[in-house]
Amino acid sequence: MSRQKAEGKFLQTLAGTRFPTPPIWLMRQAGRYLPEYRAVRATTKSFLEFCYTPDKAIEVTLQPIRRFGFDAAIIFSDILVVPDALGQKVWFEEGEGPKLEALTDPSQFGRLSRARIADHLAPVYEAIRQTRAALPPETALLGFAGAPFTLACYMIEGSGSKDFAKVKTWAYSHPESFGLLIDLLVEAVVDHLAYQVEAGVNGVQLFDSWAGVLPEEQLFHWSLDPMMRIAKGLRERHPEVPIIAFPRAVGPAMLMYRRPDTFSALSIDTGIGAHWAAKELQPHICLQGNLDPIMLVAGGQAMEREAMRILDKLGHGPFVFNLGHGVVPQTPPDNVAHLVEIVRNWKPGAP
Ligand code: 1CP
Repeated sequence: MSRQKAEGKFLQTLAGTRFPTPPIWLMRQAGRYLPEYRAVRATTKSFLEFCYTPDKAIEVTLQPIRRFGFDAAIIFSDILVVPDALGQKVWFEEGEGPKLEALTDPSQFGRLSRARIADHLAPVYEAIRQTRAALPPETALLGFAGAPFTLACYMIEGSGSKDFAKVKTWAYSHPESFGLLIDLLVEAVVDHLAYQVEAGVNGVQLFDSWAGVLPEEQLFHWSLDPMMRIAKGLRERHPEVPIIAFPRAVGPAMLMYRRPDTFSALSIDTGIGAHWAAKELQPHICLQGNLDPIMLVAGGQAMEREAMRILDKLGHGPFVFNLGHGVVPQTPPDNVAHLVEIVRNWKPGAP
């Protein structure tokens, strides 16, 4: 299976080429803020069934590309398809988000099996195959997975959480058994990402959305090291694949993730200062980010000023314009169109 050459602005930026203006895509660019997404979503009750219906996943992946002409599409799926494929019970409650039959004891790990991933997630890989064929060649297609710590958060809490006390208590009190779960997730995520690459994605993003709940001295062990093991495992199977790491809300500990031999780019959240990032991170590695998703809700001059500030700080180095976290449902689609215009019309001044 031959992967596409690094075509288009997004992939060439990750490969080191500079353009007058940066490429742009947005985390959660497919979703409830788009009326055309809500219309397709309304045809399937269960969110997982929606993710596993290729025609629907393809359609909602393409919607934001048609509307805004982003430089990258991200396949419509969810990070929780991995625990579902491993054999944990996962469901989504309307207006409440994900629910899982929580793991409470290491004796339950034996019920989780990587052997089911290829079959169970075959609809995701089929959606990737057809989406890649439907996209313009210059638009990159991204695959993704949750990083092991973030997946473990949901698998042990059984849902989202305010303080992640259960997962942290387990990691702190029983690091050996917590490590077994992380090891299993490293292998499962390598498989899932490799299958996505084989189906046609041009790059992948690893979401460690909850890394920031860990104290700094635990971050290496439970967030960064598993992500590095995934990058190594994936590159053994697909040496050229670009990997973007998104360890959210880790603050200046972002310096630990500044590893250009391992990650092709670092996605920075809204809490990271653009000036600091330009000085400490960008000379070493391509950055992606980091407009506050709520600025995209506010729109107008406030959004314009903030987008220009980010562009003026980071637009001179290797950079992909994005948000600091996902698009929220109350975002007016017109503000997204306006943001794309701002980024595409930016004129780099002196750095
Ligand atoms: O339609 C709906 O009502 C469901 C809302 C929704 C959507 C649109 C969920 C449930 N997942 C998704 C899609 C999704 N999830 C994508 C698709 C592609 C795109 O970006 O356009 C991606 C990349 C994700 C990844 C994801 N899911 C993350 C990591 C990124 C992040 O936001 O930090 C996480 C943490 C999840 C879990 C999840 N799935 C859905 C919700 C509401 C949540 C978050 C719950 C929580 O806050 O704990």
